[in-house]
Formats: sequence, structure tokens, C-alpha cells
Amino acid sequence: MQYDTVIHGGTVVTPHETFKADVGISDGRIVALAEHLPGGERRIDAGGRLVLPGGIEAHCHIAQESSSGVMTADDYYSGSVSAAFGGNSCFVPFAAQHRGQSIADVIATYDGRAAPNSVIDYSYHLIISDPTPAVLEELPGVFQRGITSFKVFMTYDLMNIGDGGMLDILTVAKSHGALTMVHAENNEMVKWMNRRFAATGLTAPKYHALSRPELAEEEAINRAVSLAKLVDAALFIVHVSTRGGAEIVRREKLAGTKLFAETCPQYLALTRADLDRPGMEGAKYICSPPLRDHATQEVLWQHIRSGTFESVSSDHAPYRADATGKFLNGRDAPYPKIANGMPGIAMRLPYLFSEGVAKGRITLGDFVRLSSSNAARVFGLDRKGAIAPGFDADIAIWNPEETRTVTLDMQHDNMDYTPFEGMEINGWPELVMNRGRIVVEKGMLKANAGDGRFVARKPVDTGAMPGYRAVEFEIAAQFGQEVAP
Ligand code: DUC
Ligand code: ZN
Ligand code: ZN
Repeated sequence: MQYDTVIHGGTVVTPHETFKADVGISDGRIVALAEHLPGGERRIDAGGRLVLPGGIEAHCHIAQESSSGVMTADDYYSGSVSAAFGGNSCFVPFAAQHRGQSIADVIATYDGRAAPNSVIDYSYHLIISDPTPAVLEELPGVFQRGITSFKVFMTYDLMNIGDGGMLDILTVAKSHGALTMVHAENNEMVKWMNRRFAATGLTAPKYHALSRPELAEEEAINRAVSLAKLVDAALFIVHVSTRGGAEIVRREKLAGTKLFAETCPQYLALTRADLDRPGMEGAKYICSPPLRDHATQEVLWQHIRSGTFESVSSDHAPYRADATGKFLNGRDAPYPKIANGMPGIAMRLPYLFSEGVAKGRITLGDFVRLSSSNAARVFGLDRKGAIAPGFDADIAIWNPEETRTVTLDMQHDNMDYTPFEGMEINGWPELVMNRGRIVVEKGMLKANAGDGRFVARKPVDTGAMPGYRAVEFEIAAQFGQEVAP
């Protein structure tokens, strides 16, 4: 057989095995794995390197306006380039509906932003902030396009859809096999804390972390899970940042609830003390949920190791530390008026590799699961996330021996800071491939704007999760007669 490309001499890693093999690629697909593959129009030497499925970044904000009108600094070109330099072959940013917008308009807008610009394959999760009957009726068309996941918010006045809105969305999602993602923080607790701090003039960035208590996350995760269980719909808790939140996820998974979750590198690398840097430096570390403490970091690592989280995602939300981003409302803006979010799409995988694999906290198989294969399975990217015949040749070749000190210029994004500045990293992605095309090689970008393609996704795979049956829906069993609920 003739191959377009053969990657030879490397160590292939799957979630369950690590073995020496050559990888044969034709027409953008992996077509062979063998101890030795001859030929290939192009031969890539992976001696001493790890050959991994390309990362799939499942939580990032690209060319997205926040509800208060702040545009992210990264568009689909810079965002995808940064993702690729960080070891990703594919990403799934959000297409955000703001109130009053039709879903068709939202998707058309994001198609216009992504298609001409992305250097890697992409899809979207649809953010729904206005679940009117008309909007709910548009959702089946969205599934048909292969957009099979939504995100909803339980916080922020302009985004929070309320418990009833969430039940409506979960119900529609369930009937189409879609997955609902949720930002879980109790809005009223946060607003009450904000009022208390404002009344005494406590508006510096560090109060942001205190205004969003751990209990606000814990309560909202518990409520979100209860809402999803009532209608037995699949739920994905994004950016879990607390011990209490992770414990709820753990407990519910054990019980068989159709539940998935992620955490993010910033909750492992940084603490709320970073918001107390001099001047307004702390604004760079404002994100929601907020950074926590060292004890929580250790607990989150335990949950990563033991399978509570499907993935570690960046939650890349790039707002520059200038008047286009963090300081749109002035250099001395009170914390509630500073954009929430920090960049990290290029650092997610190097950080996870360095702190996880290189430090012995997780195995290489865990790394593959957390960086790629679980996201492919959960979000319905059925040809991605594996080094196996028939899958897209989305591959990252890692040098486990390479060490780097993090700088802003190695992010390749449009940002003016990186919260990971100065950290020592062990292990680096040297080559990133998407459908057989080299995107990044030896620090050079090899792809062009628009080379990435939209990927239509499949319904969520809840595998053998039994789910939950609310007895109240078993009307015949309760009253001996059939009544439509
Ligand atoms: N939630 C996110 O997921 N990202 C950025 C800001 C936010 O609130
Ligand atoms: Zn969020
Ligand atoms: Zn986010």
C-alpha cells in the first residue's frame, strides 16, 4: 500500500496501550499501524517521541462577544493557531446567542467568523441565553447540522436562563441526544456578595474571588444535576473549581447519572492570591468560577487521576489587559465591571503534560483521555481522538524531554499577557497534524487560514450510564392509569 505520510519510529499512545509503531496515513486518514511501514511520500521521523491523538480543545471562547459586549481578543485565525501550537488538532468554541437573537443568525455569524479563518477543524457548542418557544423550535435544525451540545448559564443576569428555562432545554436536548453544558454558580449568592462588598467600597480585583463563594458553585452544581435527573438528560458541568463540586460529580457518576465534567489548568496552577497582585495586575486573573487555593488544587488532581473529570479544558477567554478587554470600563473599574476570563489555549496540554505526566500524577493513557479521546467520545467527534485505522490523521508528536520556560510569544495568540508566564514546562508538542496536513512543525506554522473544516458531530454517547427515573413520571405506577405528563 502506498501512503501519503508515514510517521516512523515513534511510541504510539492510546488510552490503554503504549507501543512502538509506525503510522501510515492516506487521504487524511490513518490507514495502518505496524511495527514497520515502508514507503510514504513523506516520512516523518518520530524517534524518541510520543505519537498522540491531536488535542481536542472542548472549552474555549473565540471571536465571541460577552453579554456585556466585550469581544475576545482571539478570532478563529489567532485562536486556532494558538490551539495548534499547544498540541491541538481540533477545537470546539462557543457560538453565543444573546437575548433577542435567532439561532439561525447566530450560527450564520459564527460560520462567517470560523470558515475563512480556522487553521484546524472546528465545531461549536451553542450558548442559549433566551430559550423562548421560537428558539426551542429552532434547535432540531441545529442538531441536524451536527451541533449537538449547548451551554447554559446559571449566573450573570443577561445569561441566566433560570431553572425552568434549563428544564426546557434539557428536555429538548434529551429528545435529540444532545448534551447540555452548564456554568454552575448561584446567581443570587454572587449578587448578594457583590452588594455587600460594594456597600463598603471593596471593589479591587481580589474581591472578585471572594464574591463567588465555593458554596455558590456547589449549590448550583447540585441544582443543575437535580434538574437534569428530573428529565434524565445528559449534563456536562464545565470548569469545576471546588472540592464540593467535584465530590457531587463523583457521587452522581457512581450512582449512574448521565453526567460529565471538566476542570481547567488555571484551577491547578493559580490561586486566589494571584488576584491580589499589585495595582490592577490582579484583573488578569479574574475568571469565573474564580481561582481557589492550594488545598483545592490537590483535591482536583485527585479527581483528575481517579476519573471524575472527562477532560481538562482551557476555558480560553482572552480579554487583553487594556481598553479592548479587561479595562473596557476604565483602568480602575470595580471588579464586577472587569471581563471574566483568562487565556490558556496554548498552555492547556503542555501544563497538563508537565504537571501531570512528567510529575507522575497521571499516566500517558490518562493524558490521552483527558486531552482528546474523552472529548471526542462525549461530544460526538466520531473520527477523532484515536490513533487507529479509519480515524482522521489528527496527531500530535510530543518530545517528552523538551523543557521550556513559558513566555507570551510562545502562545501565538492575540493577547498581551499569559497567566502561565515564567512557569517551567517539561514536554512539548513538536508537530501537530490535522487530517494529515501538518499545521505546526518545529515552531513554524505550516497551515493557512481556512484550512480547518467544520465537523458535524454525532449525538452524545452516554454509553452504559443507566441514568435516573423520577418516580413522579411513572404515572401509571402511581395512580394505576396512564396520564400524559
Ligand atoms: N464562563 C466561562 O466558561 N468562560 C469565561 C467566563 C465564564 O463565565
Ligand atoms: Zn462558564
Ligand atoms: Zn468558558
